[in-house]
Amino acid sequence: MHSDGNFGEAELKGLLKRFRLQEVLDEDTSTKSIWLLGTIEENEAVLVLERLAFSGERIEAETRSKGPPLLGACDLHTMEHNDIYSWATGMVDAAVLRPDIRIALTYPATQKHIDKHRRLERRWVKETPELYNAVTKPFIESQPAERIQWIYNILDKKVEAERTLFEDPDPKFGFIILPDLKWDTANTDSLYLVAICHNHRIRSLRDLTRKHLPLLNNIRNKATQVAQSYGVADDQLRLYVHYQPSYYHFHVHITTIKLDGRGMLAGRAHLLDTVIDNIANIAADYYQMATIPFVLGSSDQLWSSWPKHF
Ligand code: M7G
Repeated sequence: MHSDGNFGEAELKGLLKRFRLQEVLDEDTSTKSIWLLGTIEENEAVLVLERLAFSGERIEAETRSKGPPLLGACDLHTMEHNDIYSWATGMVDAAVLRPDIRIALTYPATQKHIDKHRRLERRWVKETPELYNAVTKPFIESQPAERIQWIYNILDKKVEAERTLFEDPDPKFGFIILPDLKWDTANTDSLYLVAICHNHRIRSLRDLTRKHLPLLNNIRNKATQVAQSYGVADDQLRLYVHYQPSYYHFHVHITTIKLDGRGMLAGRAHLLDTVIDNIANIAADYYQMATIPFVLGSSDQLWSSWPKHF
């Protein structure tokens, strides 16, 4: 609609003034964002408001040009004090921190845009061994092979062959380590590798037993060596397995501890060291016996198979 290149500040301001709120689609306190559904005249519109991060550079520049005090003109609303600690909410002199918000408007918005931003229903479930066998296992077995075709392509060296960083070709206990799709391979501060096992029969954490310890220990050791070649030391690495994963073919995530994100959330990420310890020192069939809690979202395919009384 606005691809003519003439859409400017006045047009955007005009649309924002006419935006009539219908529904809060979602909120995220960690990214300090809110997704709003509204109308502008007869069409629907999605408005995203996001608080911007502070800029050290900007604060330094303001301080250099105007001199201290940094927050001299701020207006405090609530104020608490305890010993050497004070905290408050308030409005800061806009000149120091401006601009402080990012606005994204999709107008006119289609149903697809609206659904994409609508808050998902999420629930904790506790997957007992019985639930795994009755619900999750049949679900995994019903997954079409095409879902993990990209994995077979990597293992068969049909794609990304030149990106292989390490391979142990043993069909039972071997694996390939390569950069994850999410890593640009340039910045080691965001190092993200993935180890994919050759054995097609290990679909998830639930299939691991004591006989897989050589595989798990080998992945641990080789991941450390590969990461070291990028200058990332053993004690700066996070090795973990997702349960539930998106792809049911066993693989291990290898990242630097400088990376934070949703993939590392409690309830989904299981540290490889703990997995090894549970199998080696607690029980050979630990992952067949354990009740594993995780969060199911209404957009997850497993959601519709899960018993509704959970
Ligand atoms: P997961 O735990 O199954 O699910 O991890 P997640 O994607 O929800 O974390 C699969 C991992 O494989 C993710 O880290 C993906 O970024 C990565 N990945 C996915 N694909 C399709 C590819 C690919 O084609 N190549 C590479 N190198 N990595 C991929």
